[in-house]
Parts: sequence; structure tokens; C-alpha cells
Amino acid sequence: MAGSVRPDHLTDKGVHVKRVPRFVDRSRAGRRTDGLFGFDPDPADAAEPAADETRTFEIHALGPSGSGKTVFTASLYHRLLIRRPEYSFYLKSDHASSAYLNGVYNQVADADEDWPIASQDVREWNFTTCVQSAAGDFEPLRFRLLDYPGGILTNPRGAQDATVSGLVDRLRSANALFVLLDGQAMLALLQNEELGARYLAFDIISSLEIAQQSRCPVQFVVTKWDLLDGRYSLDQLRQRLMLDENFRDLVRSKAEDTPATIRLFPVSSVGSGFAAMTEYGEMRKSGRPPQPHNIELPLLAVLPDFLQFAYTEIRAREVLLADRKQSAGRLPPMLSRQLQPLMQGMADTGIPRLRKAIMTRYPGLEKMLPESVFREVFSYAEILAQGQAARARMGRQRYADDLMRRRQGITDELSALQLIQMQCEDRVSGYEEANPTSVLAGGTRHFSPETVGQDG
Ligand SMILES: Nc1nc2c(ncn2[C@@H]2O[C@H](COP(=O)(O)OP(=O)(O)OP(=O)(O)O)[C@@H](O)[C@H]2O)c(=O)[nH]1
Ligand SMILES: [Mg+2]
Repeated sequence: MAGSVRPDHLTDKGVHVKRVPRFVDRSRAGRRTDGLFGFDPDPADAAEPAADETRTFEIHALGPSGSGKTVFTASLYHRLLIRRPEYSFYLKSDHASSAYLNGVYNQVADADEDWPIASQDVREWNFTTCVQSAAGDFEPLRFRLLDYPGGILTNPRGAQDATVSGLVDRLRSANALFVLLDGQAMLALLQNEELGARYLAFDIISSLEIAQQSRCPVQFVVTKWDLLDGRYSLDQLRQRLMLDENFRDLVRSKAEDTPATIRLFPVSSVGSGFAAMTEYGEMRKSGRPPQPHNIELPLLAVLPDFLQFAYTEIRAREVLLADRKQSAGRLPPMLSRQLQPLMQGMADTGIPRLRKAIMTRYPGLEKMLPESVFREVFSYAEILAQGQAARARMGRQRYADDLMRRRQGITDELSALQLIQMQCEDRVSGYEEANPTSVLAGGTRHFSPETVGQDG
């Protein structure tokens, strides 16, 4: 069995050392330079997203070298490139990206191969969600993720490098952030080993800093959960993390300052029993096939969390604007218990006017809420209110079955999008119900679009 080349990023001197791979991808090695971090970002890889692209959600994973970003992304893509029975959609990517990610996954899964080498450059992945129905194939939205060498975040020389500061700006303006907490370090933390304390004190700080500076929903994704599974619970980890002043204050300040949901998800890209940690902290593959655990959960939470966040943000601005003008009647009357009829009348005139008024006053929201997404926020709220009522009436299982059945009736992109939104919301709220500890702030379960913006 192949051993692992891990985890020199967590040396006992707390020093970040680039991993020395036994398996070398020579085509990529050829791109390395003597540049700042020993990697040569291809400008096209890190290019700014095209301005006219709609319904693309930028999700970025923050985490130091070795936290599991690349393996997580490859395992996530591998899980969702086939439509699984519980979902109405699957993911697809361009040929080069899917070949690369499948290659990474196969290398991870193959017990005779070593783990993939540390990332050498910045790469961008576009995942299109596809819904197949009797009427045809629909591709209503896209997720974009960046993968990069985690050392960028922890190297003090990064601030002076334009490529790195551009990348960090981009990470900051995401629609959702995954802050990866290395399960290996979390295990050390729970075992009161110094390695764990140092991870919180040093390695994760720049990720927390970016999360603090962003307004969007945040998910703390505990990677390598297979190392903790059966030994520690999520509740124990949450309690330990909340003892850390930086972590606790970040969660509290974000919960006070923004309506964004904050979550704590345990995931494993390979599942229990796939690898065992040696006394030197290396991950030795056992020869068993990977069985990823919760791998798609963070992605499923992106849509409901972002739309809920955006809806609450818009409604708060709307109320402020109405106050300033001292005439709520000059703006569309959003604060209604009967959302549905209102939406139909507002769609063509009211929503663009409302968006213009809000963006003039709060230009910072412009990038996050292009007009297409702004509109979707309202239709999401409307459909969510209906879905919540149906779920309460039918019960969870029947409601989930009912959503699955709706796939065959999909006739256009919009209905495909709405089905994905509702299915994601349903899965995530079900997870929350079973694991209330996973919600650090906000959450879908207690959100009701009809009560947002009302006092009290
Ligand atoms: N046990 C276990 N080990 C994992 C898992 N995911 C990743 N690892 C180990 O962690 C190592 C680092 O994972 P990567 O995905 O390469 O980490 P990264 O964050 O992309 O690191 P950089 O590219 O250097 O920024 C892997 O080589 C594995 O040894 C997991 O789910 N379980
Ligand atoms: Mg990587």
C-alpha cells in the first residue's frame, strides 16, 4: 500500500514546509518557477469572472496548505457528476477540468498510489448544475470554485505580491465561504496536543481574517472527519472551538453584524477506514474503497444560505430606504404576508426600481447581487413559503418524494432552478433538524420569509 507524504505542513515547529511528493506530476512540475511561492499562477486561471455571467455562485474554500481543499473538491465533483437518487441534478464541468479532477480522485482512491501533491498554482473550477427532464436538459446555474496553494494565505510575503492580493480580494467577495478546518489538527486540539492549539493560533488566522471581512454566509468545514468519527462528536468539537477567543469572537461578531448563516459541517473526502494516521501523522491508505461522508453538504447549503442572506439584507435596506424617504408607499410594498400575488405584479417594474434604489445607497452589494440574482431572491422567498407550508402538511419524507417527482414536469430553466433551490433547502434543513449543533448562527429552520423585516 502506498503511504502518504503528509503532513509536513503541520510540523512540530509550526513551520509550513512544502510537501515533498513521491509522486510527481512532471507536466505540472515544469510550470514551477522561482517566483514568490515557487508557483507560477497562470493569469488566465485567476482571471476575473466575466461581468455578464449570470447565476454563477462563487464559493471559495479557505484553508492553509494540507487542509484538504483539493481532495475535497475532487471528491465533491466525483460524488455529484452522476445524478444520485436523492437529487434531481448532477454537476458537469468542461473536459479539461473534469479530466483533472477525476485524475485527482482516482489517485486518491487508488491504494497503490500516493496522495496528490500540494497544489502548485491557482485553478478555477466551473460546475454547471444540470437537470434532465422529459422536456429536455436544463442548466440553470453554475458554481465556481478556486483552488490554490494554501501557503498563499499563510506566507507573510504574500501581501506584497499583486497576484496574491488579487486572489485574496476575490476570495473575499465570494457568495459563500468554506473555511476548512483540518481534521488532523482538530483531533490534536481535542487531545490537547500543542499542534492543535498552534493551528488555531497561527495557521487558520488568515482564513478567519478573510471570513471576518466578508459579509456572506460561512461554513466551517471540518475535513478528514474520518479521523474523529467515533472518537469525538461534533458537539465536543464545537465546544472546544468556542473556547478559542478568535473563533468565538468571529462567530459572535458575524452573527451580530450580518444575517448570514454560519455552519459547522463534519466531512470526509474518503470516509472512515480508508486511511489510518501513522504515529508520524502520515495518512496510510488501507486498501478499502473510499466512501465520502457528507461531502456534498457544504455545496447544498450554498444556495439556501445565500438566498436567505440576500433576502434579509434586501429587506433591511428596503426598510431603511423607506424610513429615509418617510414614505414606504414610494417603494414596492414588500412587507406583506401574502407574498405570491405581490411577486407577480412586482416582477417587471418594482424589483428593478427597488434594486436601483438599494444599489445607489449601498454600492458594496452590487457585485454580490446582480439583477438576475436579485430577482431570484424574491421568487425563492415566495416558493420557500409555499414549500415550508407543504412540508408541514405532508411531513418530511412525502415532501422530499414530491420534490423528486417534480423533476419530470420541469419545462424550463426557471422551474429547474427552483427545484434545485427547494431540494437543497430541504436537505439542509433536514440535516439541521437532526444535527442542531451544526448551526453556529442563523440556519434555515427558523427562517420564514414572511416575518423578515417585521419588528420583533
Ligand atoms: N484521513 C483523511 N486524510 C485526508 C482527507 N482529505 C485529505 N487528506 C490528507 O490531507 C492531505 C492534503 O490534502 P490536499 O487536498 O492536498 O490539501 P490542500 O488544502 O489542497 O493543500 P495545498 O494544495 O497545499 O494548499 C492529503 O494528501 C491527504 O493525506 C480525508 O478526507 N481524510
Ligand atoms: Mg491543494
